[in-house]
Amino acid sequence: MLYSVLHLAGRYTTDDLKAFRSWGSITPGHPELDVEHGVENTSGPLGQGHVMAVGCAIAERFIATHYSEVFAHKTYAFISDGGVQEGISQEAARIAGHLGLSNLIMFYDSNAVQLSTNCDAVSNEDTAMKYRSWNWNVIECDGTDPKALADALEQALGETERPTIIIGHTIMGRGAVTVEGENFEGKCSTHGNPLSKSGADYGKTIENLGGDPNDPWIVFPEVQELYAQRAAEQRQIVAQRKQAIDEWAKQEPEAMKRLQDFIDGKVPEVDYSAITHKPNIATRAASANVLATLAEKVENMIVSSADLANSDKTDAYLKVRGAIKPHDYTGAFLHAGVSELAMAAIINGIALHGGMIGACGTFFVFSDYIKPAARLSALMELPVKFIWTHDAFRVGEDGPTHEPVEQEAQIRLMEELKNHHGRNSMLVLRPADAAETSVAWKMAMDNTLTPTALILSRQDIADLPSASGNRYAEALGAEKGGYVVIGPEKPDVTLVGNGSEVSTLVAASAILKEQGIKCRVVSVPSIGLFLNQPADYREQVIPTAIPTFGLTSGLPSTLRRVVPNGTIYGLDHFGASAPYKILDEKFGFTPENVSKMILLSLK
Ligand SMILES: Cc1ncc(C[n+]2csc(CCOP(=O)(O)OP(=O)(O)O)c2C)c(N)n1
Ligand SMILES: [Mg+2]
Repeated sequence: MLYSVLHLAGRYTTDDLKAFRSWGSITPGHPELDVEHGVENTSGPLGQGHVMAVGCAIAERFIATHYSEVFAHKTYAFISDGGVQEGISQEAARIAGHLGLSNLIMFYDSNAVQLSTNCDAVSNEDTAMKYRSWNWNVIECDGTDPKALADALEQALGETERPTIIIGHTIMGRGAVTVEGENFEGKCSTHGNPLSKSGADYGKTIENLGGDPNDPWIVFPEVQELYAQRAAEQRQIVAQRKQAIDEWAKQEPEAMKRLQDFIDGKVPEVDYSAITHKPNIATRAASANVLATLAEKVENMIVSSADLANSDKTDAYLKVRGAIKPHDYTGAFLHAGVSELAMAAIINGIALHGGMIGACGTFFVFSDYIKPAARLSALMELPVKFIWTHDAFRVGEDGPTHEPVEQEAQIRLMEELKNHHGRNSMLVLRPADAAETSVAWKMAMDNTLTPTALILSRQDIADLPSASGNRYAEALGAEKGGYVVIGPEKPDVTLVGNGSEVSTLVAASAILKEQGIKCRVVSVPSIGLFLNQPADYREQVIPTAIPTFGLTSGLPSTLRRVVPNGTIYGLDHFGASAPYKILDEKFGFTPENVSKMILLSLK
C-alpha cells in the first residue's frame, strides 16, 4: 500500500513497482528508510513502525516548544491488526495517551484478517475501548468510504488533547474474485501471496476493479488529476511554511543556526577532558558526570529511562533538564515507564524526526527486551545511544535474573554485522574506568553514523594506572577500539579484557610481577572497532608472538575474536544471588585467582 500511494504521489516509477522484492530494487519486500522516496522509517517487524511515529510526534513537540510553532506538524501512522496485537503497541499507546500527543493521527486498517487466521480466532478485545482507556480519541468509520475517512480526518485534525486512532473497517483483498467470478474477499491467503497464487484470479479481479488485465499498471486519469491537484496544493503549503520559517529565522538567527546544525547532524563541541570524576567510581557514576555536562551543552538531546533513572544514573540529565510532561515539552527527559522496547523504538523515532539526538537507559540484562528496536536502529543507521548499566554478575543480590552473562556476546554480534554502508552496524563500548567512560561518551556523541551502546558497571572500579599522569589522554586509545594500558618491555603475556575486568587484570599483573612474570594489559572497550584497525596497530597492541589471556565476566566467547588462540576465563553459567564480592570469589574473579589462571595458561 505504501509503495502504491507513493507511486501515485510521484515518488516511485512504475518500473520501481514492477521490481518489487527483486535484487537491487528500491522496493524491498518491507520498505526501508529512504526519505527521498517518501519512506520515513523501516518497517516490517510488526508494531515498531507506529511506535517510531510516537517518537516522531514527541520530537516535533519538543522542537515546536523550544524553537517555534512554525515547525509544528502532524505525524501520521498506519497500523494493522497484527500491529494492534503486538505488545509494543500497548506500551507506546499508553505513553502517547499519557502525554496527550494530539499531533499524532493513526489509521487502523481493521480488516479482521491477519496472516494465518481471521482475527476472531485470536482476539475478542474491544480495540476502541482499549485505546479510549489510554486517553486516545477514537473514531470508527467505514474505511472503504473516502467521505467517511475524510470526515474522520477532519475530526482528528481538530483534536487538541489526545492522539487519534481512526479505526477504518476495511475488507481484505477488496474486489478479489475467483476465476468463476465469485467473491474472494476477506481471505488470509491474499495477505502475502500474489493474487494469482492466493485462490483469486488475477485477470478477473483486475476486470472486476474496472481495470484492463492486459495493462494493469495504468493509473486512471481521474486519479492522476486528483494527485496532481494535491501536489500543487502541497507546493503552496510548503512555500508558505518555508516563508514562515524564514521570517522566524530572521528574528531568531542564533536559534535557527543551532537548530540547523542539529538538523545537519552536527554535534555540539564538548570538552570531555574537562569532566572531572572522583577517584575509583563506578562507570555508571562516571556516565552520570558526563550526562550532567551534556545536559548543559546539548540542547536537543532527549534522554529516557524505563523506570530506572536513579539506578542507570540517567537522572543526572533529568535533574538539569526536567521531565517531559503531558502537554509540556520544556523538559528533555522522557519517563518511559517500564517499557524498554517501546522506549527504544520511540528513541528511534526521535532520531528519525531529525534535529534531535536520542538516548535511553536501562539495565544491561534488559537489553534483551530492546534488541528488536536496536536491530532497527542498526539497520536504519540511527545514531541513538543505548545506556546499559549493571553490566555483569556483580549486580549481586538481585540474582541471576538481573545478571547479564551472554548479553555482551549477543550485542557484540551487532559490531560484527555490517550495515548497508559496510560499517559495523553498532558501536559497542564497555569502558574500563571513569576516564574511559568520558572517552566512550565522546565516541558515542561523535558517532553520527550508527547506534552506540555503552555498557556500564554498577560497582565501583579502581582507576587504571597512567604512566603519563594523564589518564584521560591515555584512555583516548579507546578510539581505536583497544589500546595498551600497561606495556612493559618484553612482556611474557598479554592480558586482554574490557570493563571492570581490566582493573582486575591490572591487579593480577601486580601479583605476577612479584613472581617475575611481566604482563602487558590491554583494554578493548570495542572489539568490533579494534578489529577494524590496520593489522600493524592490532599487532602492536596484541602481539601474536606472545601468549594472550582474556578475562571477561560474560561468556568466554565474548573475547574470542581478540584472543583467538589464548585462554579466556569467563562465565559459562548463570549467576547467583549474593553480594558481588562474594560472587567474585565464588566465580574466581579475584586478582589472586586470575593470576593463578594466567600462570596455568602459560604452562
Ligand atoms: C514482529 C512480527 N511478527 C510476525 C510478522 C509476520 N507477519 C507479517 S504480517 C502479519 C500479520 C498480518 O495481519 P495484519 O497485520 O492484519 O495485516 P493484513 O494481512 O490485514 O494486511 C504477520 C504475523 C512480522 N512481520 N512481524
Ligand atoms: Mg488485518
